[in-house]
Amino acid sequence: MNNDEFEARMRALEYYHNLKLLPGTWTVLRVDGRGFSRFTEERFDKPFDARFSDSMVTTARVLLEDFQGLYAYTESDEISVLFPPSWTLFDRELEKLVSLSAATASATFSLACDERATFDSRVWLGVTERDVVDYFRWRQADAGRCALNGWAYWTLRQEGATRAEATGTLHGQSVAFKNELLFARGVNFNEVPAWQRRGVGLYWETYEKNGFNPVTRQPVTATRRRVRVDRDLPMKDEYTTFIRNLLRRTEREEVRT
Ligand SMILES: Nc1nc2c(ncn2[C@@H]2O[C@H](COP(=O)(O)OP(=O)(O)O)[C@@H](O)[C@H]2O)c(=O)[nH]1
Ligand SMILES: [Mg+2]
Repeated sequence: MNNDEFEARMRALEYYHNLKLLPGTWTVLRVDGRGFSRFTEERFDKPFDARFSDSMVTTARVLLEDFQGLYAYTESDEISVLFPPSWTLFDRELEKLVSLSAATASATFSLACDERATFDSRVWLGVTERDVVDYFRWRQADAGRCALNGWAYWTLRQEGATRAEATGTLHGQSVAFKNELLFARGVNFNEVPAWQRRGVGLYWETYEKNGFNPVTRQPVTATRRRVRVDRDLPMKDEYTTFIRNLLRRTEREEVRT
């Protein structure tokens, strides 16, 4: 067999290499910490730890910047990064995007919190703006559910309940039950910091930067972009409006370029 044939035969067995994101779709890459229930157990405050959240936000920022995303959303041990239909990074190759987003998240988070941690990654595709809104509503609802559960569980544990007792008390119980359980113990869940209940959003904002042109010796202002970290996101229908506005803004910017 000649070398070209051999090369072609081996390359053909890189079987999934040709898989690409469908053209013209909205894309979300979602990374999730591997085995973080155990990883966080000894190392971080429960149910929420500001240092843990800061490391997740740092990781979300790097993903947003490196992959040229439009919006990043983080809650618990996951980060979703949204990309517009026109996104062409790595020629939309699935293997590249999934592996590099997981690698970027793992490396960034590990450096940020000085511990070795790994993330997996997956792709979500949306056809319409409505799909995208539903996606982020879905993840935010998950944040709310997990926060209420986490608060109720760890409040019981701190009272002395065993793992089984706390799980048993909460099993199959309603949102109202968990709210009341907390309230009776001096925790008003509605007053728990918004970043814990609603997650944290990161998006681009423009600002005017004042500078000096050494050639003309004149002061100049330039429009720059920077990432804004929003720890006080709106929720429910207001969050829908917020996401829709982000999508419209992209559309307008794409028309201009
Ligand atoms: N202690 C602590 N744990 C957290 C925090 N945020 C997320 N976690 C943990 O991360 C886990 C994430 O859930 P999941 O991805 O389903 O679990 P995994 O499969 O073990 O990674 C939760 O069960 C929490 O235990 C935090 O701020 N503090
Ligand atoms: Mg996880």
